[in-house]
Amino acid sequence: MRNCLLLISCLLTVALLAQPPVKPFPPLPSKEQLQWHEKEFYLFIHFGPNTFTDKEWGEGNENPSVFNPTALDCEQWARIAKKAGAKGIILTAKHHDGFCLWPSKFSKHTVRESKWQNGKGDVVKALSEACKKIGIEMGIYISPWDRNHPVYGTPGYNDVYLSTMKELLTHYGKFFELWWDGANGEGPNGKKQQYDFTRFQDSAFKWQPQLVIFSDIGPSIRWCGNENGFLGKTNWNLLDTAGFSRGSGAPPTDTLNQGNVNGRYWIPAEADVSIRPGWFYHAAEDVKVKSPKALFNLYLQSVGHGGNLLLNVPPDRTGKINATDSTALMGFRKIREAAFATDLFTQAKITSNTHQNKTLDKLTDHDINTFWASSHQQNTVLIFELSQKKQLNSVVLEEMIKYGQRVQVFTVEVFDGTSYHTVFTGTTIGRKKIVVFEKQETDKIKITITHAKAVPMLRGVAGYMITTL
Ligand code: FUL
Repeated sequence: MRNCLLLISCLLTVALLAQPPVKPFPPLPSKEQLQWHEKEFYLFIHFGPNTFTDKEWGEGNENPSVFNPTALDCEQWARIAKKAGAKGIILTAKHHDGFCLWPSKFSKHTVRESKWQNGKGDVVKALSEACKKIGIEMGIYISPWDRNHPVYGTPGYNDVYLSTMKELLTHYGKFFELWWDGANGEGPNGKKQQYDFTRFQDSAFKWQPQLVIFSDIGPSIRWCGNENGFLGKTNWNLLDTAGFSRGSGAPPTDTLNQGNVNGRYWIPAEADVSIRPGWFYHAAEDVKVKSPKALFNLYLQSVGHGGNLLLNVPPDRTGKINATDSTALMGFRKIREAAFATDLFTQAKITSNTHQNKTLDKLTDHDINTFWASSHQQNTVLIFELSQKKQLNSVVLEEMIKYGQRVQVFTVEVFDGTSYHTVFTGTTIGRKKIVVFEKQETDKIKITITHAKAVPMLRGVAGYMITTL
């Protein structure tokens, strides 16, 4: 028994010594935000009357009978999402035209009034069941702007919105994300609405505490300031929201794109972009579907800049994702897999200029729970020595963001036989930074974190030769 206790205490001491000291550097992400950061990429589905009228913004006075998909198949959406490597699907349960993809008791403009499945269908239900079956998560977009609802523009609409939100958040299982866009135009009465976002937000968290809520200013996730799918090369997960609101009162788009270096709250950016020019399906745009390469480029500029990618893939009038789009998605997955299949640093000999040399192997173990912490706040040098010369054009860096975002400036240098030369100078890292540079042939790569807000804590460093760029 005594030997046993001795062994346990020895093991504990070894484990403690193996981990560098952990001092969080706030603001910090919540548990839900951390889970969100691991998702990286998920699909957006814009679907509704606009799909059938060829519009982007329905007026709200469309006849509900226009909504009539001939072969709606939410399982096909979920299967394609999963195969593409997306971690979930966010559905436009209600877009600006006010049409509800579920039979809401609080509207007369819903699937119930359509011809689809003789008014007995429910797209939200079908998708939530499909996502559960296939094993991906689901999120929901409920447009606050409503061009159909008769009470829009009056205080009563806030109660209606809350009731519709309650229906969605209490009948279809758990959602991972609630999505609010910033558009606020006039309703059918020609009036704009004063939204009671505080009440919406508090209620949503009460019904589904595990949610992350997206909007221009969070509270959980922020808009990235453009709809082209790219985040700033400098991208802080931090944002100051005091004095700002959603929509026209949002922070400047470059602030949303880059965050605030000393921002008060952890509100990371999500890049929303469509695989086609429009958000809804238009047959004329079949020829304009983004290529796998273009999608990979978006991935580099969103996930590779430390945020998440929300990629819109709108189903066509049959109610299925069009073959053109799914082919592009599969090509995109193949490029990603090939690009990051072989980490050239896994067997590298790693050295640093710090006192923390014992746990350097944590940098290359691809374990999301382990990390390496420097003992220097400024000028941390890491050298990765390969057993032989290799060609590479990319380095992937990850911070242990659970303890805060720290790195401000870093450089990547390669050894050419005589000296090191710089191939990349970057700013923030955050959850993930995919650095791409001209192809190099080398056996030594030096990474220097020249400036940091606190001692750098890295969970991973990897090196790749990406052939499809
Ligand atoms: C915007 C909307 O106005 C667009 O129609 C689309 O839904 C996009 C994702 O958000 O605010």
